[in-house]
Amino acid sequence: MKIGIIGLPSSGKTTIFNALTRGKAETGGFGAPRSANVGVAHVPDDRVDILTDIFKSKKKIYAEVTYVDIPGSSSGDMFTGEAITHLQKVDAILHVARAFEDASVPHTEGAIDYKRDIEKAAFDILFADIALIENRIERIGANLKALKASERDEAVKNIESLKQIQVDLENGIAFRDRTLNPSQKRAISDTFTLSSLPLLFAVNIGESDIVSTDSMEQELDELLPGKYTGAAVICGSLEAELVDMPLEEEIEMRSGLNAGESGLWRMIKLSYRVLGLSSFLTVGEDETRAWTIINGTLAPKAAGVIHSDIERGFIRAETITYEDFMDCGTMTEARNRGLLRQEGREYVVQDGDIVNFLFSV
Ligand SMILES: Nc1nc2c(ncn2[C@@H]2O[C@H](COP(=O)(O)OP(=O)(O)O)[C@@H](O)[C@H]2O)c(=O)[nH]1
Ligand SMILES: [Mg+2]
Repeated sequence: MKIGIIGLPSSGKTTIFNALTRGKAETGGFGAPRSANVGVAHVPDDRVDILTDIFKSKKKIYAEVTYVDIPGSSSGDMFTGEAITHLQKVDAILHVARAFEDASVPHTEGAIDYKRDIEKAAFDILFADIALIENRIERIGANLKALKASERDEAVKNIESLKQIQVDLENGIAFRDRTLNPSQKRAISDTFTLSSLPLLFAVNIGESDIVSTDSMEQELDELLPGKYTGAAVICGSLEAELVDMPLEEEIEMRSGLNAGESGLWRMIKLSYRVLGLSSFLTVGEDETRAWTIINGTLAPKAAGVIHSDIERGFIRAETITYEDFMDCGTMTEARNRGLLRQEGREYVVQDGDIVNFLFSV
C-alpha cells in the first residue's frame, strides 16, 4: 500500500512523513520545492511479536505502508504536474492540514484554520476532476464533425455520460463515493481521476492541543462521513521527536503529555479503515510475517500477495484464526481440536488469519 502526502507549504508534511517512516528528510524548506521523499512505515502488530516468539522465527516482518511526501508549489498549488505524476501511483491521498500555531512558520492562507483547509482540499480535488471532464467534453465536441456517422453516435453518447458525471462532481460527489454505469465507465475509459482516491487527513496540532485529540477526531468524523475518507489528529513535531527515543522513554513522555496512542498507530488505523484493509499472518522458523490485503480477498489472491507462483499453483489454505491458535498454543493441538481448517479457492481471508498456503507449480 502506498499513500501520497500532500498539503499546503509548511503544514508539516515532511515532519509527519519523518515521524511515520522514521525518516530524516529536511523540514522547513521555504524556497523552491524539492523532490518527493519516499519511505516505509511498519504497521505495529502485537500478533507478529507474539508469534515470532512462539515460533522462534529468525525474522520478524511487519506489514508495510509506503509514504510519498509530495511537495507542491511554494504558492500552495498541491496539484502541479509533478505532483499528479506521483499521485497516479498511490492508493490513497493523505492531506496534512495545519492546526498548530507558530508565528515563526508562515501560512499561505494567513490565519490557521484546519477545517477551512480540509474543505478547500476536498474541493480542489473535485475541481481538478471537473476541469478534466470539461476538457474531455470540449475535445470530443470539437472533433464531432470530423467523425463518420457511426462514430458520431458513440461520441455523442460519451458526451452525455460525461455531462452526467460533471453534474454529480459539481454537486460534490467524488468518484470514490459512486459507481459508474457501463457507458459512463466507457466515456471515462482509463483516465486517472484524483477524486477516485480515498482521501485521508492528518490534522497537525501543536503540543498544547494534545489533550483535545479525541474530541477533535470525533468532530472530524462528523465533518467527513464518507466511507472513503477520514481524519486523524496528530502532533507532528512531538511524533518526529519521539521516534528517536527508546520505547520506555517514549511511553513515559506520552503519558506525561496525556498523548495517548502514537500518531503512527492513529494514521495506520485510519488507513486500514478507510482503505478497507486487513492483515493476515504467516508463521514459521524462518520468518513470521504480516501481509496486507483488501477486505474480501479470496485465498488464491491473498497467496498472490506473497508470490505469484503460490497464486498460480494454489491448492488450498490451511487456516486458523489468531485467537484459536493462541487458545491451542501449538499447531499440533490446533489440528487435534479440529481448529486448523482446510480452505479452498472461495475462502475469504480474514484479518488475523494464520495461513499456510499449499501449492504446486
Ligand atoms: N510548532 C510546530 N511546528 C511544526 C509542527 N510541525 C511542523 N512544524 C514546523 O513547521 C515547519 C514546516 O514543516 P515541514 O514539515 O517542513 O512542512 P512541509 O512544508 O509541509 O513539508 C518546520 O519548521 C517544522 O519544524 C508542529 O506540530 N508544531
Ligand atoms: Mg516538506
